[in-house]
Amino acid sequence: MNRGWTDPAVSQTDTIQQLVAREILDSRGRPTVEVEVHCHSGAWGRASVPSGASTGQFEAHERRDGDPSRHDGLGVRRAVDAVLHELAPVCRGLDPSHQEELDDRLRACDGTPHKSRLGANALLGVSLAAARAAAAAQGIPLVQHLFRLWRGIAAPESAPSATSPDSPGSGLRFEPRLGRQLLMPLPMVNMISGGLHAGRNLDLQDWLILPVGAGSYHQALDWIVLVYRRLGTVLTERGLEASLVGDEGGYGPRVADNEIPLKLIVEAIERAGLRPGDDVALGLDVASTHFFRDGTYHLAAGKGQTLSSAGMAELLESWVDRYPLISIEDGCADDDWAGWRHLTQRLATRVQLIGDDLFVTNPGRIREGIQRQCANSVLIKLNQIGTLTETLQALRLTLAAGYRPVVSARSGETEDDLLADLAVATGAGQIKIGSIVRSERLAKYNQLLRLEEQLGDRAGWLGRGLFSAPTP
Ligand code: 2PG
Ligand code: MG
Repeated sequence: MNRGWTDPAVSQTDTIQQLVAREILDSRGRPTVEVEVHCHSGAWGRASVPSGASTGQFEAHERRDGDPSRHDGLGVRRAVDAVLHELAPVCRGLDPSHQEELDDRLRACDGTPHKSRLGANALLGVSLAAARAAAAAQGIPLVQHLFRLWRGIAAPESAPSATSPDSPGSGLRFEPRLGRQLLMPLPMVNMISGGLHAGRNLDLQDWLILPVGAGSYHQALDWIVLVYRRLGTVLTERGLEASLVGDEGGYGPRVADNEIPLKLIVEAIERAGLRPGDDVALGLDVASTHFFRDGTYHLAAGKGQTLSSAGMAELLESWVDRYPLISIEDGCADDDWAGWRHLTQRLATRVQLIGDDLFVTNPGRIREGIQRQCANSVLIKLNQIGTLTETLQALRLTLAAGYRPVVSARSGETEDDLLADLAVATGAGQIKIGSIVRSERLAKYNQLLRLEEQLGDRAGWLGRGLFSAPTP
């Protein structure tokens, strides 16, 4: 790759001639949409669409056939038809590099707030394949094209400022380089899975590690693999199941309560010869919406616990006190705004509090959360909102408020690796792909290795800088 990146003039590059779409299978063996965008010049791009298991109620709609005679109703032939018969006509003749215009047309064609008529899976397949086709038409790497699109996304007119003293993120220093340059993302990696991703043995969904002390992306990856292997040994020695893995490749051990995985992972970090906290810190995706009923959090593991929102915050704080835990996702449920506010007041100066089900990558909900001073970080998932442009807008809004974005895959993935280019191009700083095994995950980790090599000094690495000590 040309390190100097000659930026071809943004002019008419090519026009879309034809769309191809098909039903393929994702990493859980469930149908998903794949789209090809073909241009008149012969340039083309292909993309496939991920799918969640712990989907938030406010996400864009994923269209499934509902025909019980095929894939238990999970087929996506109707979404494929929507691409071929409704979206293709509105895309034809359009320059694929005009992403905003293309995505506007896709949304207008669907015509519903949550993309429920044609399906966000249909729209996203087209949106992402068009980005790939545009890169091909210009003869530039995808990461370069995405970087250009990212720079073209305007900052929102009003958002609480990053430096505002009452910003919930103000206790954790906001890294000013986020979103401003190409960055290799710090991976947040699943080690142990529970919840909807691993047979509900445990209540929480992900116990993760963040290799904050690594000096580069490739060193971070080396450490992650080592900790994962050592964790396998720790589990085997304790007679815990170390061969079954969850949907994202994390171990799914049968342990007695939700705290034990924290201890096991700390031990694995030490066995890897690394320092818990300094080299490798811990993260959680509590995914608490899935055990929140009637205003109460129902934890089933161990002796079982029924907690109020305040009780939930207390439990999480006790873990922050005792473990090198620096990131907590969905510590409260997606409609528990009061709980979120309390959790934020209590912990936002100490840890990253990520909203996933809470925000669903939706600029409207992110704005509401910022105004209500909930969380200090936003999980960014393409298929929660359904087009590339809206995803980039959600990212802009996140950064403009001084919140940190974490670009994320879904539990159902394909071998598509666009997410890696997206994370680097937007300078999001962090990425969450799942665990370090299974090729739908490795497709992205390995693409990041290539990007690191190809981009060299052009792509920065923040590592621990993302989580520096609270400012006094
Ligand atoms: C999450 C994601 C990815 P899912 O909750 O953060 O781990 O899971 O894709 O099932 O929503
Ligand atoms: Mg989540």
